[in-house]
Formats: sequence, structure tokens, C-alpha cells
Amino acid sequence: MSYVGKPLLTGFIAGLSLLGLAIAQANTNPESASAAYAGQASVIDPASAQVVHTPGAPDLSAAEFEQAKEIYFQRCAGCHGVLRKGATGKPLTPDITQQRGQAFLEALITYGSPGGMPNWGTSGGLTSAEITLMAKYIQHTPPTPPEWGLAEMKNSWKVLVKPEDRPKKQLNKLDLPNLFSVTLRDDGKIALIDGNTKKIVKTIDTGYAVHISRMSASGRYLLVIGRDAKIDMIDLWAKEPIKVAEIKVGIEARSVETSKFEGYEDKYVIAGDYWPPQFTIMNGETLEPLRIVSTRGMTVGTQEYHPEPRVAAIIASHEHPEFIVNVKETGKVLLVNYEDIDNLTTTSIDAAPFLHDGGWDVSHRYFMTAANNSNQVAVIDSKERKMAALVDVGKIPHPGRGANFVHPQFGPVWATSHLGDETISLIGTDPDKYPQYAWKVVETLKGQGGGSLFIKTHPKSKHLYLDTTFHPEAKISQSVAVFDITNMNAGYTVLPIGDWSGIKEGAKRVVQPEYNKAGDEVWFSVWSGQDEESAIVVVDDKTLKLKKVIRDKRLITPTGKFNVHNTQYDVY
Ligand code: DHE
Repeated sequence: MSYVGKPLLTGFIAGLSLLGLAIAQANTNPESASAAYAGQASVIDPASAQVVHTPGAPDLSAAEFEQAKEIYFQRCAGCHGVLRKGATGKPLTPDITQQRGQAFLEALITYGSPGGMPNWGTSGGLTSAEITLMAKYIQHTPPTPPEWGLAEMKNSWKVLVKPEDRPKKQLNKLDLPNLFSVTLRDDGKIALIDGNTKKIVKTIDTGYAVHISRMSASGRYLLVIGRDAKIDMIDLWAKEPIKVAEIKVGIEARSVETSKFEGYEDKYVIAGDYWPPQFTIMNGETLEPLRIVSTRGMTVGTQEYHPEPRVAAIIASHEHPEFIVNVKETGKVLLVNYEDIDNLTTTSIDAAPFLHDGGWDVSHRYFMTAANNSNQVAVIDSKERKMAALVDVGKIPHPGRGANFVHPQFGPVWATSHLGDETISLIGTDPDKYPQYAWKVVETLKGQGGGSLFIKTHPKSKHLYLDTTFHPEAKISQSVAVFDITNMNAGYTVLPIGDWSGIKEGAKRVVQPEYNKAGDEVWFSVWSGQDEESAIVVVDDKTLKLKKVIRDKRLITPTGKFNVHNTQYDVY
């Protein structure tokens, strides 16, 4: 990946050093000097006079350091990680940043990079003074991030349309069950795309680097969460879908879900944070934060204290009024009962580290969830509130929500693909009719290679699709493999989705198959850089032929796609 072009960089250096000087001068506060002369108590917080020193980094005053820290946690931590160890963004530890140097860092923050770094300067997201400050700051040792409690949440919370002012029925003519919410990852937006016409109905500003969308039980509210832990609640019944509430539940997050147990439909929303390590239960119509629960605690197995166990996937139980919460580093699955919100009860199940993503088996009773550091899938019985099994699978399972189908020999199975190898593990999921196969890997298929993120099928389809988004070879990351589930021995067919998109430039990584409501089309994102063209490719599921390419300049970095009906009813 290249960062910024050289001419850009050199053009910037002279201007940037002048700017640095201007900031230094602005920091000499004349008022504080006269106050000292008059012998009065200084209005300056003594802490702000301290200098923060890290060997090799430009010194910052404590006040500057505080300001930069706040900007970092608001804008940067979602991708570069709270402790700057890198995640989606590059690591920004002092050994790396000091070597890059001030001018390079400033230019990079200003102009962004084709690899996904936003152009904070030219987009107006940060002032040039802030950029100079941030470039200095990231050369220092990372500080411990702040907490985010009720006060911070309430400060960020807005009800944009009160529940009593919202429509009582759907006011638009959209075919809502076949609408898709599409993440426009690096544009801080989602696109609502009509599944029938394949046209963008609307794009909506959301949190930064949106991760997932989930539907409320009624199918009315769309909940979107960004990496910056901002949740946007969109009312699909309005004249045209609009945001009706928003809140920031932390500093970094990935998961949001709504209550689905009978009698509690649309009553609560839950979101899990990566930082601070906690989850929050909110009012399902307004997003008012009601309960915040920390996930800090002991790990499974060695039972050591972990200071930052992140919350990964969350799924709403259909068996009890409960949310099922994956706590990544401790390896625990929490069943959080919301029946009495003032007296939350939690069943804590020891599974395995690091719990990541997962989904239901076909009966919606068993939650199948990947423990990616253990190469296992934990099977959580949501009815009996216990773990049914811990199943050994391939290397680094990454199912998304997985894929359910009836195997000709082994009955109902749930499938996961893997980031770490080319295998697909099929696990038997019917302990009543097929007890001999239940919670066992009954068959292992081989796909195109490792680097797979998502696998998908549909009850009406006889195909099983899997991407290989992070495979190092472009030919493989730009295509998908399809198995015929009635004849798996025949091997797989490769669909060159990236080529079909017609796009010439860019990484064209193909990510996340998603069916339409009818289950006769599969949509794939062709994901390139922020300044490059991306697309969505729609495949006819019966013929495996190209049906439509959605190309539109608003489709910037599309990743996840969530069909309203399939998301509402957990169809996969
Ligand atoms: Fe995701 C789901 C975390 C990288 C696209 N991702 C999830 C979930 C978690 C998660 C915990 C499950 C949420 C749930 O079900 O409640 N993802 C993480 C990471 O920690 C990781 C590995 C690194 C990071 O820094 O975020 C990561 N994810 C990615 C990507 O690089 C992807 C491809 C593009 C992006 O947007 O960043 C990506 N993740 C997705 C998608 C889903 C998802 C599309 C939902 C899949 C579904 O079908 O439900």
C-alpha cells in the first residue's frame, strides 16, 4: 500500500513547519504572564503547564496532550486500536511513527491514503493545527484511554424524532422486506438499496466506519453501529427513511442488536463496546441508555484478570428475554436477562477464547459461535442456558452468522469457513433426529484458500457461497467459490465476481454474500479503496450467472449488506 505521493509530501513540508511555529507562538498565553506579574492565582490548570516527554517524540504540554488524546479516541482509535497496536488501520506505536517523522505523518493525516485512511485535512474533519498536534501526539507512548459512562452517553444522545411524532404505519411505498442496508465503510454512511430496482433509495450519514446493521423485531427500525461506537436508529416507516435517534455508547464498538423475545419486540437495544470493555442496554424506541455493564473480569481456563475484554457478537434469544453476549478475551458467553431491567440477571458460560462472530442453527435455539484463537465453535443452548458442545474446527473460524442447510446424508448442518485455512467445517445441528451427528464436524470441504470471512446460503437455495476476501492472491480475493449442496463431492465452481463488476482499478476484494428476500439472488460487494470505484454484483442463484452490476459513485467502499427480511428473521 502506498501512502501519499512524493510531490504532495514535499509541497507540504515547508508549510507544515511554519504552522508548527505558529502553534508554538499561540501557546504562549499573554494573560497567564500578566496574572503571574500581578501575583494573582493563575487560571491555568497546573496540569496544563506540565510537559509530556517521550524520548524521540516532540514535547507536548499536558493540555495539548489531553486535547490530542481526546481527538485520537474520538476519531482514530476505531481503526488503529485503542492502544495503537493496529487493527484495520496501521499500528501507530512510537517505534514506527517516530521513524516516519512529523512531516510524513502530517501529510498522511491531511490527505489520507488509498488503503482506507480518511483525508482528515482536505475533508475538513480536522484543522491543520489539529493535524500538527496529532502527528506529534502519535509519536508519544500511548496513554490509557478514558472511560465512557452514563454522563458521556447522555451528552451524545439525541432523539431526533420523538416516538409520539413518528408514523403509526408505513408512509412510503418501499418494498421494505427486500430493502438492503449497505455499509459504505470509509464514507461514514449506509446506502439503502431497493432489492427490486437495485437503485439507491438514499444514503444516510452514520457513525464513522460503519460495521454492521441489524433490524428490530418488528422490521421497522434499522440499527447501525460504527467503529466509533455511534449508533444510528433509522425509521423505515417514515415518508422517506430517516434517523430518529442517535447515541455514542463508547469509543470503539462492533455490535448492536435488539430484543426479539415475544412480548419484548422493539423494547430494548443492546450494543457492545471494544472500548471501554462494556455493553449498554438502551430503550428500544429512543436509545436512552438504561444499564451499562462492564465485562472486565477473569478469563476462562487459567482464570486470570483481563483488563479489557472486548464485546464481540451479540444475538437476541428467542427462548428467553435475553441477549447473548460474546466476551472476546475472557472467552465467556453471557446470557443477559432483561426481564427486570433494574435487576439484571446474567448466566455466564465458560466457552473459549477469543469469541468473535456467530449465528443461529436453523431451529434458532443453538447459538453457534467462533472461538477464533482456539479453533473451536462453541454451541450455546439458549433454551437450557448452557453450553451444548465445544467443537474443534479448522484454523481461525470466521462464519459471520454461518450457513444452515440440510445435508443429504447428515441432516441439518451449520457451516463455517476459516481465515486461517481453506477448509469449511459442517457441524451437525439436530440432536433429536440425528443425535449421532449433533455437534460433530460431519464433513470438511475444501474451498479456494484461507482468508475467508463469510459463508452464506438460504432455505430456498441449493447453493453455498463463500468469499476469500483476505486471501493474498488477487485472483482468489476477487472471486467466490460456490458448492452445490445436493452434490458436494462435485467440488466448487468459481465465480469471478471482481471481473464481472467491470471495474478496472483497485483491490476489488469480494466480500460478504447476502441473499435477497426471495432467496433467488445473491449480492456481493466488490470493495476497493476510498478514492476508487467499488460496486455490488448481483448473481442469479439458479443459473450462477451475472444478473446485475450496481455501479454508482455514491457506492464508496461497500462491505456488509443486510437484507431487511433476512436480518429481521435471522435467515441464513
Ligand atoms: Fe467485522 C461482523 C469485529 C474486520 C465486516 N465484525 C463483525 C462482528 C464482530 C466484528 C465482533 C459481529 C457483530 C455481531 O454479529 O454482533 N471485524 C471485527 C474485528 O474486530 C475485525 C477483525 C477487525 C476490526 O478492526 O474491525 C473486523 N469486519 C472486518 C473487516 O475488515 C470487514 C470485512 C470490513 C469492515 O467493515 O471493516 C468487516 N464484520 C463485517 C461485516 C459483519 C461483521 C460485514 C457482519 C456480517 C454478517 O453477515 O452479520
